[in-house]
Amino acid sequence: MLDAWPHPWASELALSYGRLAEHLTFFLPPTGMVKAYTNDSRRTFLKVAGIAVIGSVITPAFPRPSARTAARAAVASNTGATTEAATPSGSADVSLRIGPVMVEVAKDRTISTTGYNGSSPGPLIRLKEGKTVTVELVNETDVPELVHWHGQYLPPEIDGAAEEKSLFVPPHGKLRYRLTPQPRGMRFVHTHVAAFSDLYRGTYSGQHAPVFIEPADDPGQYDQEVFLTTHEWEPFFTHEEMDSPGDEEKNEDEKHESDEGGKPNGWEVGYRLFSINGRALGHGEPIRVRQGQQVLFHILNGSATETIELALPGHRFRVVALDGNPVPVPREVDVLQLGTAERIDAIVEMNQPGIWVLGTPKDDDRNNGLGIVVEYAGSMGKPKWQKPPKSQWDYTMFGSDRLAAKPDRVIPMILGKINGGEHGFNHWPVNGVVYDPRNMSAPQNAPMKLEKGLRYRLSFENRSDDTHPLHLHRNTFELANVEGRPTSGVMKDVVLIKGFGRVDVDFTADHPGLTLFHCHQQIHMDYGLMKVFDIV
Ligand SMILES: [Cu+2]
Repeated sequence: MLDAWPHPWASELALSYGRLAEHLTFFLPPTGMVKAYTNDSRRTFLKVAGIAVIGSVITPAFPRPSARTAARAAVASNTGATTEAATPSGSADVSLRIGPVMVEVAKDRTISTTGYNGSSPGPLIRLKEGKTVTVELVNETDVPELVHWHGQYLPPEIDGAAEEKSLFVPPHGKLRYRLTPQPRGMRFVHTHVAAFSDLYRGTYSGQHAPVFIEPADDPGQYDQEVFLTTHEWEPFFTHEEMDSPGDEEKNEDEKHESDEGGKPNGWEVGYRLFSINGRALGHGEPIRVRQGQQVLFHILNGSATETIELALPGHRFRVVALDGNPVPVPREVDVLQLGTAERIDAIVEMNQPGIWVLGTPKDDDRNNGLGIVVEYAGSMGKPKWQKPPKSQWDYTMFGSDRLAAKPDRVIPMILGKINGGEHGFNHWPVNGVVYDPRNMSAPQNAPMKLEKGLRYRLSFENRSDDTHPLHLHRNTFELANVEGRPTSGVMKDVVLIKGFGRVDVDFTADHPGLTLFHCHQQIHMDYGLMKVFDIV
């Protein structure tokens, strides 16, 4: 059992459920509700108790037949609504308002983007494991939006991915449903629309917020809880290769090997400004600590594309959970690494009084904002940075030595790269197939059927030089092999595979319905690195 686990009472920075309410907009009972859907004869394990779509405007751009038929189809398929809750009205337990925000990332660097409830990141959403809540999504923008509950076991209708036929939130409309949060731990919520070449859309925008699902029991052994969400701003296209941690090990042959078809590499995304909790280093409030405290950090990489590293000079991180799930072997490290959408829970013993920079070891990125000040009570002076000891991030050090259970089936997943296609964008095929999100009914997009209850191994082989944060929706997988090192017990929903790397992950197909797999780098998923499973 984990010796330390998040507990709400200790939080100073986190919003309690009560304070969260102040940050949310509540709506009167909807008068324009389209229809309530009831079906009290079935109830799934997910206990989704009602779905209603309230769409005041549905523009021609809305990519579904209509919200009404979509909702009807959703409930008819498997959500098992109940009569008593089928017309949720009045105040929702969780209300997310998608709308324009101004984010003052640094002095004279205010970003105009789209966020949640007037900010970016949106407010922390705390939920209780297994306790069903009513969710209301309000879209104040002109475009259909998708709200994805990353890391949870929700039915496809409300998971928030077009490829799973989830419900959209119509432009200037609302979507209301009930969801039962699980599993416990650090999750998050973010937009799931495609961006393609539009760097104001999708995860390039400010639409993300941490979600914490509290376990029903389990007192934590820490004094303070701090939530940190990183993000990058002012994105631009470049042909310069954005180097990721670990790239320095690549040899020149590998660097050139992916220049497929003799074409040069296509667009990459770069950024000019970086933030933690929406503020560049030095611009926001410091994290205030006292000597001797055990501080539990919940860190979320809210980037659209970047792999980041974080260090706190003079301190070590005791990693207790990855992607919200307790690890078999908690260990201390000097430097944390997080691919896009990964989360780390780590405890730091505050035993080096002073004023420090918690930030990325990459000087350029830290100078452009990727850091936050940690201030001990009674300490004075300027924040100090020191280069951390050389450190190698390796998932398997948190895993058990025994082998993972043998899978019933192995699915080879070959990740390729086709350089410089349409408008200079690369494509990233899976097993030779480029998924086309613009035409979901295209034959090459047909879901692969998996049998409910079987244990599957996704055996990834990366034949490109790109790092991919690989994500499976609606499931938690177990790392079975990382770069030739067998392991078990490390449960995740995103795994970072290096250029030319190999990783095996296992999951049991317990959750019926459409299930999306994709790379969490926005540009990679938009340009092909997706595959849909259908668990039947
Ligand atoms: Cu990728």
